[in-house]
Amino acid sequence: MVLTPVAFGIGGFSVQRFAPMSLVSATVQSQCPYCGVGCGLDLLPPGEAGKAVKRDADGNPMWSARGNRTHPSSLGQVCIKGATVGETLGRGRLSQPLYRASRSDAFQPISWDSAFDLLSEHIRSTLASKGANAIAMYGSGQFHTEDYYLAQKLLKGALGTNNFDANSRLCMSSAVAGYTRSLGSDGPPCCYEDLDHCSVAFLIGTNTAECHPVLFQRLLKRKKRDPKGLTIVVVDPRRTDTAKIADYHLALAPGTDLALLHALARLVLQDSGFDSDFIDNATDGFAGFTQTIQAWTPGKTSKFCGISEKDLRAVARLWSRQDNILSLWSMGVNQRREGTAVVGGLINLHLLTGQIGKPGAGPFSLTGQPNAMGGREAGGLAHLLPGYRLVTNAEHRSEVEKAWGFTPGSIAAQPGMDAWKQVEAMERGELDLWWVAATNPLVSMPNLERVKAAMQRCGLVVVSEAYADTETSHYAHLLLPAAQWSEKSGAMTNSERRVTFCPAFRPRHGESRPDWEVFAELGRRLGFIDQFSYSSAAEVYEEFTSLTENRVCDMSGLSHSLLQEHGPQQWPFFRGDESTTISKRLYEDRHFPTASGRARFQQDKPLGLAEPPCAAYPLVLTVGRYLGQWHTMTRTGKVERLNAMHPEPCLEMHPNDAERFGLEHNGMAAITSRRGTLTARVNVTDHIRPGSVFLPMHWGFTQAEACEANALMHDQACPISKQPELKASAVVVAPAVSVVKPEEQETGVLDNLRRLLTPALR
Ligand SMILES: Nc1nc2c(c(=O)[nH]1)N[C@H]1C(S)=C(S)[C@@H](COP(=O)(O)OP(=O)(O)OC[C@H]3O[C@@H](n4cnc5c(=O)[nH]c(N)nc54)[C@H](O)[C@@H]3O)O[C@H]1N2
Ligand SMILES: Nc1nc2c(c(=O)[nH]1)N[C@H]1C(S)=C(S)[C@@H](COP(=O)(O)OP(=O)(O)OC[C@H]3O[C@@H](n4cnc5c(=O)[nH]c(N)nc54)[C@H](O)[C@@H]3O)O[C@H]1N2
Ligand code: SF4
Ligand SMILES: [Mo]
Repeated sequence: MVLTPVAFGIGGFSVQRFAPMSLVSATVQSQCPYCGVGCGLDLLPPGEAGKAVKRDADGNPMWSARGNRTHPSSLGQVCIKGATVGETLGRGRLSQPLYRASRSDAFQPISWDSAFDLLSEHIRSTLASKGANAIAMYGSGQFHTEDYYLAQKLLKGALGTNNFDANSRLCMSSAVAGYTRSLGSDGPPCCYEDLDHCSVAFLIGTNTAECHPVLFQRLLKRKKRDPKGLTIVVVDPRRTDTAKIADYHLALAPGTDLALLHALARLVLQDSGFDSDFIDNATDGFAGFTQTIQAWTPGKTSKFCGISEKDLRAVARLWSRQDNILSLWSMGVNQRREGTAVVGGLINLHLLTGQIGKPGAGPFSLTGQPNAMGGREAGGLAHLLPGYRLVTNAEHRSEVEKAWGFTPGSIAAQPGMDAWKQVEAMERGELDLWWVAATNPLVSMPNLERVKAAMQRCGLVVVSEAYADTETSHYAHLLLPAAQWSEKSGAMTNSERRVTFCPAFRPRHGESRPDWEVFAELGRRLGFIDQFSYSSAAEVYEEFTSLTENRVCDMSGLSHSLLQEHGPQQWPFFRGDESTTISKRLYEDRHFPTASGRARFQQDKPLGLAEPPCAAYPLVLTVGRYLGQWHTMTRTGKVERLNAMHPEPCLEMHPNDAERFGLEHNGMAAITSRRGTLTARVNVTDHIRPGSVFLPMHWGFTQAEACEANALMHDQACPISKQPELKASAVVVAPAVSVVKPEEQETGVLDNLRRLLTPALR
């Protein structure tokens, strides 16, 4: 084994590839399966080193987790979710395939063999009667890359429909579209080390403290070490834990970010803070851009955004200073009906000031899920193909068809249905098969009642799930038990383009199977023997990486064995390139993958919210996350310590609004949008700006403290990225006269599931 130390040189442009692996034999190394920071974990077996075996509440022996010091992305750090992941792995699992012909029946156990027969027959008859467009799959950034890759191959190659989309549509698609529009390709150009080198950190629409905690701690440490050397700006309508460490907190009105970014650019221009050499030699569209931003004078912008002109000017001076500016963003930017335009507005500022492709600088999108990046690489959205290719590009289709061994023309030339289009197709009765895998849309999609109604119009709803009792499972016909992270091996890519091998280190639960194995077996049963015969996940990965050769995300030199032997690696990682040093950043040469080789200024006019507040619904509801919970709580909801951190969902509301609407701290509020009403306890706090209220997204209808925030949210989306505006809907609040719980879902289903699913739950 080669053990070469990693170089973490200050200002270093390159890194030696190979991180040393831990020498502690009993520990297993992997990437944390929660957020996109992608921390390295050391996993210790139950009863390691003579200690008593710890068991979860169902009696399963538990692995424990701690930070892996040799992982270059996290350097031994870990947050509370990563540290407690061992407690989630065995509890409440789905252990065998279950089926019911109609939603009024009880689920019955069936064998995998029968499940495959049923699926392949259903697919054959749908193809014959309605065609491939009546089939769709909705996958997840929590797939391993191998799962993602084979889902593509099955739908886009074998079945001939591009109707594969993923929950990344709700998460990263504005970042993907924004990078592609401005820079010519997807791919975050920065790396975590930039947090150590930037002199300004511009955090917009990201609650890094709760959602990317290990990166936040890195920034916080830097700030404590060098308070004058680092200025932190946070742009968020709430005074989050992230905003508390900011030198400037711009608590802007929701949905006004693009105007703010244009106003900053206008001031930079006025102050001559731009980089004319960069603009002349590396960009297109500057003249048009300067026209677009002219309208956003400081006076007009400060009124529009609800921030002070003084702060606006001070932050503009930071951009003009020509120091290293790193901007970090996530859902406050992406989940907007103009999400792509806001990403473009942010990248404009980096192009204007030449702040890209150098240490401590660049537009850095913080990925949400642990492998949403791998999904993008593997073609995991309805308009993509593996290797950052597009289904609309004939050359790309032909390259992929050839590599996959399908006849020319097998891959459809039009983008498939994105996540919301899939729902609308079900609504119209046009989908005969909706296959949901590794996501829980009956908590996470907008306009939930519409999704529930639509699902009832679909002939066969298949749900591939690791856990027994999820909201979406209640609306399924066929439940397929998934072997999850720790039980299957595969690769994941984190926000800084670093790939970590995640080994199988625990036995599969019950009859569960890895998603990729299920897709491969179905492919073979449908007659595509050559295309879907693999003896291991390593073979799948190798096929995938060879398809990235000569693409921006070239990782053709990576394999499971290389990652196992040499530890996590960043891409690009060319074939045969194992022994050289590489750049950690993209675009250091100022050459961009567009036709002209130049990056493009964007010229979008700010539109504001799709559903602005009005007399009837005067408040803006925004929905996001708590530090100790992960999405729909199927995993973190099983950890007592995490539940104790956040015992119930609360409506955050400013004291002025509480007074105006007659609400008291700790009282119950009825929150109503055009789509429905729910109740939640009120937390009166000045941590949110007047006019905005906040709910967490986590508590679905199976939770005792159910609070279906997304039942209130609208489904309007960015026309370019198709990402819904999950950050804003207009609502009205009033004291609750009675507590509104989500309707009882199909009496008996829960009991039926609990009885059948895991002996431990009985
Ligand atoms: N603890 C925890 N961590 C997670 C997750 C989790 O479920 N729990 N999920 C992971 C995933 S998949 C994702 S995508 C990320 C999400 O990470 P974040 O995007 O950081 O989290 P959110 O809470 O969704 O939203 C971030 C902030 O956007 C603000 N916001 C709302 N509207 C606007 C606006 O108009 N403009 C601006 N500038 N800001 C606005 C909200 O007030 C909120 O503080 O977190 C990842 N990490
Ligand atoms: N209003 C509002 N809505 C939002 C958001 C918001 O900020 N505001 N955020 C959006 C974003 S960014 C995201 S990413 C989504 C997240 O929303 P979801 O994707 O719905 O949330 P999860 O709970 O992570 O769902 C993952 C599911 O996969 C299961 N699972 C885990 N491992 C495996 C596996 O290996 N195989 C299979 N088959 N199943 C597995 C888990 O048990 C869980 O049920 O929510 C979106 N919805
Ligand atoms: S910061 Fe994210 S990746 Fe790291 S331990 Fe926490 S949840 Fe896991
Ligand atoms: Mo996400």
